[in-house]
Amino acid sequence: MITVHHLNNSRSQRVLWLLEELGLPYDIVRYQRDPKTMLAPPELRAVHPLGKSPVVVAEGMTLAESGAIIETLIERYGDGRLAPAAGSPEALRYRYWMHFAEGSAMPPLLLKLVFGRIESGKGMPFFVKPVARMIAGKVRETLIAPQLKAQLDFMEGELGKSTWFAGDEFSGADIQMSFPIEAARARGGLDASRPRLMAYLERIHARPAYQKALERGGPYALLG
Ligand SMILES: N[C@@H](CCC(=O)N[C@@H](CS)C(=O)NCC(=O)O)C(=O)O
Repeated sequence: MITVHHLNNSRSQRVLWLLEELGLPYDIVRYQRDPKTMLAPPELRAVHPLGKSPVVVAEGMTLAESGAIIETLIERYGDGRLAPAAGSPEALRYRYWMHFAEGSAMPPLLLKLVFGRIESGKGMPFFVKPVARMIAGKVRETLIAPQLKAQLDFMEGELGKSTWFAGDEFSGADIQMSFPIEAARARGGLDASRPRLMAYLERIHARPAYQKALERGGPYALLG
């Protein structure tokens, strides 16, 4: 049996979706974010030292890091599904997007979230607020916004080459890429001006396995 340690509104939703796509049975152990800090509760550290979601336990192995989890589950249980044939041009793209999602796409989205909070000045002493706002605004303008724009343009262009990120077949790379694209929709400026990415979101949301994973995982909303 596969156990998914699932944090609400988090990357572990991707793993539930993958398991639904593969039609595998699994158990869910649920964790709730602290409503103030949005951090995972300390109990998750009992499963993995970093206490981040997702963590999966399967066949006695404790797996962390979504890309590694997705690749491992597909290799072990995919039976040729959801990954391109080794050595094909699609396999190269599959690997690229599998790494791009967390290695390149997520960092500016996380910075946007953190600096957005600083810019809001919430919970800060009044005399610090103007300086904090000015610095955070500068970082947003000069560092975060240009990166987000460049990445969105790039992804929009890539989806002009094939239906899915690794080629014409849906794959684990699409599951991995779903999180940054959903986060970009929530807070990274993704809107109707990038029709391919918007259509892509609609396509993934319409998949029965995606819907099923939502039913199992519970309400899913990414921070705006
Ligand atoms: N790169 C890691 C990121 C893991 C991560 O940061 N997970 C977030 C949930 S989306 C988390 O656990 N946040 C709560 C916390 O940091 O306490 C992965 O893809 O698994």
